[in-house]
Amino acid sequence: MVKRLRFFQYLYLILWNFSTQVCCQDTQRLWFDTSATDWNHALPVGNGRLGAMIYGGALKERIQLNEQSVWLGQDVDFVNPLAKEGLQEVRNLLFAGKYVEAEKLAQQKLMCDKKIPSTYQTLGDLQLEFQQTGKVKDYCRDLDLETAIAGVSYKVKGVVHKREIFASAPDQALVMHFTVSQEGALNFTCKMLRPESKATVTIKNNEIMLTEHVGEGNGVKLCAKLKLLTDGKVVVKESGIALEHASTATLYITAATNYRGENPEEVSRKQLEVVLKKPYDLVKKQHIEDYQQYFKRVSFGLGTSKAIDLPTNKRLHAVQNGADDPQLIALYYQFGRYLLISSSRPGGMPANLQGLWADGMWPPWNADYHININIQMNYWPSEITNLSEMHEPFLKFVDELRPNARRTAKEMYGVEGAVGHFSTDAWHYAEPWGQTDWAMWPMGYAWSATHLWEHYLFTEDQKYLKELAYPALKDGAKFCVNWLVENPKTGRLVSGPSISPENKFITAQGEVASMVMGPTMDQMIIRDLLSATIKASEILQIDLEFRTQMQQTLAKLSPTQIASDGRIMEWAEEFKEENPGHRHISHLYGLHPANQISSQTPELLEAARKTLAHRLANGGGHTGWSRAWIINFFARLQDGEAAHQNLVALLQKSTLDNLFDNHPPFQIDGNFGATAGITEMLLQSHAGEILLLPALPKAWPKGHIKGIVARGGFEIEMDWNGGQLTKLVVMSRLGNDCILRLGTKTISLKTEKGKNYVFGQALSPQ
Ligand code: FUC
Repeated sequence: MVKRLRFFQYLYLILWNFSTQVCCQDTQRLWFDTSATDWNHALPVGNGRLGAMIYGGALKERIQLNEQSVWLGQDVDFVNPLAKEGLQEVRNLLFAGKYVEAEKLAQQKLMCDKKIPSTYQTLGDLQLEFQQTGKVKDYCRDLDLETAIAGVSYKVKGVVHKREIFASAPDQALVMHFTVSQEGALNFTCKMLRPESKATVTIKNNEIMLTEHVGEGNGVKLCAKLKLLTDGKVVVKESGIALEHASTATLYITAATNYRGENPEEVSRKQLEVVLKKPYDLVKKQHIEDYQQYFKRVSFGLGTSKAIDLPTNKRLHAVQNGADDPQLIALYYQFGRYLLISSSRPGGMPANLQGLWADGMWPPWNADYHININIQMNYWPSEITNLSEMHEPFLKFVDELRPNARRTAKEMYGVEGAVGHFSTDAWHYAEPWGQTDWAMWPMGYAWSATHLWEHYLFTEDQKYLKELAYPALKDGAKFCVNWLVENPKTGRLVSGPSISPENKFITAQGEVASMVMGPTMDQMIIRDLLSATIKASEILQIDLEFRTQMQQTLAKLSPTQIASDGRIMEWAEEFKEENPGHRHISHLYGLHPANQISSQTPELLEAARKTLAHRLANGGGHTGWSRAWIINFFARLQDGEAAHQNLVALLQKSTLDNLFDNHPPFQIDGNFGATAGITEMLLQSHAGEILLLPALPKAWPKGHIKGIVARGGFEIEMDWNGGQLTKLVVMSRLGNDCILRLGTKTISLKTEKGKNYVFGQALSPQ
């Protein structure tokens, strides 16, 4: 009997060892052979609302916690009362070419004073200290994208220690599970704290509770609860809980705020009660099932590479030193999808500048919602990578912006409709504050509203169009129609005062200025929004009068112009840029994300190519998100080589060891923008046709992708070999007709809802 027991113990140990070793080799896994010493190397988990950054220290573990509504600030109205009179004066000065004067006046009369500070903040820290002596061996820290579970494993004196950490959406809890291969060898102390704050921590039994009214009242009330379940002994200490002689333990953390008017203590208590009733294995199983229903919709492979045996940071460093590793690109792609599923879930708030993960009390740019590209970029991959539901928090957020956006339009500019400027926050402000050269940009709401139309193009959900999308589109369109003024020189309608985010130009007098009438990007966004709203009103068969007004406005809108050097003009005049390599390439909005510059407009397409070349020749793409946008531009230009070069440059210059995008500092938009860009290299559907492999680079001769989505509701699967399409499956979700294009070959396809259409080599029917 004893012998048999020994045998099983032995077998158990072998299996443990085996599983620690294989943990590290997988195509869908980020893994490291050291713990993180820096926040930017820690690994993120999240359920859309609750997030954690895992350092994975063997002796001291820091898990930095987030809850998406932990915000300082409040809903305030801070419109500048001088704005209405200032508007006309500033316009007059701009039309008279007095740019610098106009800017000074706008600074005084149009900029609003945002007195109440606001920022997203950390929820706090979970800190663990392990009582174990001896050398740490076979260390592995990983994040499995297939299961959304982070792991830490190592051996000390022959004892294998393992941790599993995940954020469960079904149970709305962060879960940490600890096991050791030797009975009673698990000993640690744990505490929860909120550094640099006045949070109160109370400990009762084996439960810790942390509460605070953020910003001493100027922010949300928060509550986080932690409960430890174990087979060992629990000793409550003054600052935390000590666990002794355990073989297994599970920590559950729940947290909530009063952001949506709920009682945070009650919510987190109830959530904790529910999750504690379930066995750990069930919590884990349901977490995996829930996550995989989204993640598994897309598979992507670019072949294997030897580098798979290397830890992820070393693979990245190898690419930074010139190695080719397409499989790392596939991993990076899926990491983008993982991050979206983990930071943006239906019913929640949208992914902010850092998604969900931000440390400290004042993260960069307050980890807010920048609506002059950053939040839009966050959502570029949502529809095309089959994560349509994850788009919802942003779409609903636009709807929530409407009351403040309408009030701002009325009080500031005296017009109907909704306006937003360069940024907003959890409290939905719509006023511009700060300096005119980055803040005086009234297109933030309009651009955001186009996302509601995009969602419709993929889903054709009529109820959604009527109830959520159209009212939001109409509010934006109304503002545009009322905001535009006639340029006295051309008789065309222009937007302004405004800027081309956030670039500056040199005036004829040699001065530096940024504000104009009719910057190209504004005109493009307005064209986009009005066209979408017109189509939506046609589908819904409503608002004929307003539709006519929008059509008349569109017809008079100042067009996109090409400069004498062949580039797209960024402003209404041919100014020299102050920074010709500027990170914003706003005047190519029409190329991506919009569809105003395509093969149907060859002259503009050529001008866009020149514009991009010029920006890059002058140092463009130096922030992660800017580089990610460039990948999308080149994909739309069907230049696979340039798209690939910029993707590699993103990994080489703007990617942190944990594969987070680096502005610097960490900003998540580049991750999302790149995932969108890779999809655009393989599939496009913005200009009425489904383009197959439009920008396939030579570096990916063989590959497979399944589950990406085209407008009109088509799920696409493709295999290619030798750079040639070998198999295509089109799954029709809605029964629409479509045109498939592969190079110069096109096929018109009539489809039935729910049916698959299979093609072979070079689109041959199967
Ligand atoms: C935009 C960019 C900056 C930065 C900030 C959060 O305004 O110009 O580079 O990404 O947002």
